[in-house]
Amino acid sequence: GEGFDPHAIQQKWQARWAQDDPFRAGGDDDTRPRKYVLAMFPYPSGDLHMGHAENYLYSDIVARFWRHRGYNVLNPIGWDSFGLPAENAAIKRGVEPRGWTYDNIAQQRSSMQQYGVSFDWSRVLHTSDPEYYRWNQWLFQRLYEKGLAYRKDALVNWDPVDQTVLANEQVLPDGTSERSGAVVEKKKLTQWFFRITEYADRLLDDLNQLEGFWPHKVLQMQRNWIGRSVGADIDFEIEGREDKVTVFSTRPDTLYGATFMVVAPDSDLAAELVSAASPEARMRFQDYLDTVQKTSEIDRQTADRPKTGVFLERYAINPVSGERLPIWAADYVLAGYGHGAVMAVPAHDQRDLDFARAFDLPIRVVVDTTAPVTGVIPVIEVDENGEPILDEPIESIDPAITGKALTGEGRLINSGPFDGLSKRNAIARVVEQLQATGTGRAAKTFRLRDWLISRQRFWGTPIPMIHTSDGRIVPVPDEQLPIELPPVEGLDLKPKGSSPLGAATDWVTTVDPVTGEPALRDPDTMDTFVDSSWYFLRFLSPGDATEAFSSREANRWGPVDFYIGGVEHAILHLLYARFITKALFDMGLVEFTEPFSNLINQGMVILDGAKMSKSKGNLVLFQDELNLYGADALRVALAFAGPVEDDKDWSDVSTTGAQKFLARALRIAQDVSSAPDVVWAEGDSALRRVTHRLWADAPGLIEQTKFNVVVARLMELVNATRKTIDGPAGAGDPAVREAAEAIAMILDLFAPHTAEEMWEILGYEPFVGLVSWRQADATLLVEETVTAVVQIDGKVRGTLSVPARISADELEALARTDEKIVRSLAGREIARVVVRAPKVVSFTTA
Ligand code: ANZ
Repeated sequence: GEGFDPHAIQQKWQARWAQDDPFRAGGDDDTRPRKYVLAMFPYPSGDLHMGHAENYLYSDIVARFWRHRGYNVLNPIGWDSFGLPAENAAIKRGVEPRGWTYDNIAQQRSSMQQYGVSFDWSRVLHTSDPEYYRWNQWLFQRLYEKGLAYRKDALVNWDPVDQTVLANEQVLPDGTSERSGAVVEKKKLTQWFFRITEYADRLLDDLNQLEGFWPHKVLQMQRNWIGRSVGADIDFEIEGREDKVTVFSTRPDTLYGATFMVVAPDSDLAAELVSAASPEARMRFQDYLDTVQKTSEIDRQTADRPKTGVFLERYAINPVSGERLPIWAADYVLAGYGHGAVMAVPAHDQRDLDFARAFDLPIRVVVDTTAPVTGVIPVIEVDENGEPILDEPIESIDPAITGKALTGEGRLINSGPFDGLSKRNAIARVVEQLQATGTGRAAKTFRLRDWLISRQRFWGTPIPMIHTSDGRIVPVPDEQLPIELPPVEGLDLKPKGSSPLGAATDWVTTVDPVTGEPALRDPDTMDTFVDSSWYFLRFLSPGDATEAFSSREANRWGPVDFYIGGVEHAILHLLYARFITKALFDMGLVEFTEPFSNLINQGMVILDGAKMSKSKGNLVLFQDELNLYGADALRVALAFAGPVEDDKDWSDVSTTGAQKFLARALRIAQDVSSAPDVVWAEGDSALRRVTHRLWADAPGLIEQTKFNVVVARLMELVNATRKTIDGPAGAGDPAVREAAEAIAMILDLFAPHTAEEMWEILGYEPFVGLVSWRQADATLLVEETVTAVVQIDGKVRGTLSVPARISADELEALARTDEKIVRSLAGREIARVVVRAPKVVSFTTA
């Protein structure tokens, strides 16, 4: 039949794939080189949407491509199935988190299967299965042994709606919860942390290796998130206090310019310092603290906010000058950064200057920014005549008058023995002196905080620790893992600030594994980002009941060669996965230090320029599109819609256009009237050239993820083939068969069902998805040539064989340097040249 029934073709080939399992990764005996292709696994919070359609299409294109190129490809899938949405759905609808989750997984899995993705279905994992999460518990124990998991009291981000703590990464820039949208509050709780800060330097430095392989934007976001600052820790003596106070400064060179000290009002230090002050000062401080605690961290960091603060009636001593500095509390200093205290240098720091001007504190310039510094060439602006543009005469650069801190290069003044040094030299010298006198040292500070992993929620991995009756905290022995979640019946999942697991009496009561005395389980569960921090390793030996992953398999397959997902994971997930990989490397369990060699962020699918969302009611549902057009048309339309990284507007995506293209492609296979053994070399050379140019270009284009270009080139080849079929050569021309076979083999990346159907019609055994791609025939890549005639004074003096697409300039240059023409001209002067590319060059001599 000539008709194109995408659904029939789809069902036919999906049944064959299900039966023969052709996309299962090769095992031990497979000698082909390996490629590990991975799309970020989905969260089963409902049906799949268009973002998923893109993600799993792109990874499938790459997986299929590498198979055609002779690789043993691993392309696994699983579900990130713990987390709050399941729990919130459970609370809202009175259903079980487990049932809700696994129903969604079944639905998503069915959609993916209908989409024709070449996953290795034998490796499916769900992070909410005890077979998986027991290894989260195992990982926790390994980190605990290394001192990388620890408990501490901490001011945590508290989501008052979900009633749970949030990682810094889950607080949006506007200070609201990524999950509930509530304004995040601060609360003091004892929590479990992973010591990611111990890896801060490596996490930052190793980003350089990924330059060119990860989107630059993602690398930059990670760099900013880690936020390394280099400078010094400086110890200040405090009058009437035994211990010194340490401040972190990136500008130790400005130490002589410090005129006061500022501490974070919400720090323990501030409370302690003010406790020795007058009752009035204590009251002013308490009032101030109350307001500060209602201010978000984001607001506190806003530069141009009016400065507020209170004097604590205490004094610090400058370790180099001996000067007495008043100590203030002000909210622009944050408790959680550096040491929560700063030496304020108003002349050279804008925030300190604003504060000094507001409270009338002294301002002392210690870097003369008008003094030239060797090696630093001042940039002088010039006007259109090259004359220097002189600044308007200015009255003063004194920060006390201008209100502008002097932050530029210069030479030190008012700084005792350091006078005359450049900023850079002064930093080194001051640090040397601090070190020599034991009052300071070179130091680094990071914006990155330790990873808070405790969650007071039910649907997650129980933290495998035991609280003994005598107050010790001990790990659950490995052989007792997994600690499975108790049944949900009888538990109130409503958020209340403590874990619902605490109420599961039978579950929570246990014994001290060492003494056998009664003890309690830790009732908290882990952040689900723990689950996704190592899942790519579990795919390599799924179902293994003896270890989290096989190091041997990890070192054979890892790191992931191609990882694709949304840019929303640029920080959280990727940073955690990088950290855990490095920790596992240090434990000798993997031989690589970065988990993902190449990363791609796909753009979003939008509708009429707007993000799709349930609340806006502008969702295009994946399953609806599949039902309407079939998998192949949806895949081709998405692949053709634009570059991978770009956002794609669904209103520009033509599924009907894609459907017509697929029907045309299939008809070509149906029209081929020569046998598989025809001699291609006898075919139409124009068509053969189109085919071979595609064979030559397709691999590079796919490697550069220019999928839309490959689809366009396939369309071009389909059109060229149809032209030959309709021309004098007809459907029996060997070049038509050669082209049709190429179309089937390359179309497999985008429309695998149609491609398999074509392949079968062309007389081959399945599966086209497994055949090796052909090499381009180099002789067919040579461009078409024509003969150009060269005339001198109207007479033909020579001919040139040139590419048909040669430009006039190139043709003239060739003619001028041709040996025969040079001899014919014999030194005569050329008065005029007329070029008509590619046919004629005509010289007229003087
Ligand atoms: C004196 C100084 C003089 C500073 C100067 C800067 C310029 P980054 O680069 O962001 O790391 N600082 C230190 N701890 C702070 C805290 N907890 N809250 C607010 N500010 C804090 O900034 C480091 C600088 O920020 C440090 O260097 C300190 O001010 C301030 F001309 O020390 B500086």
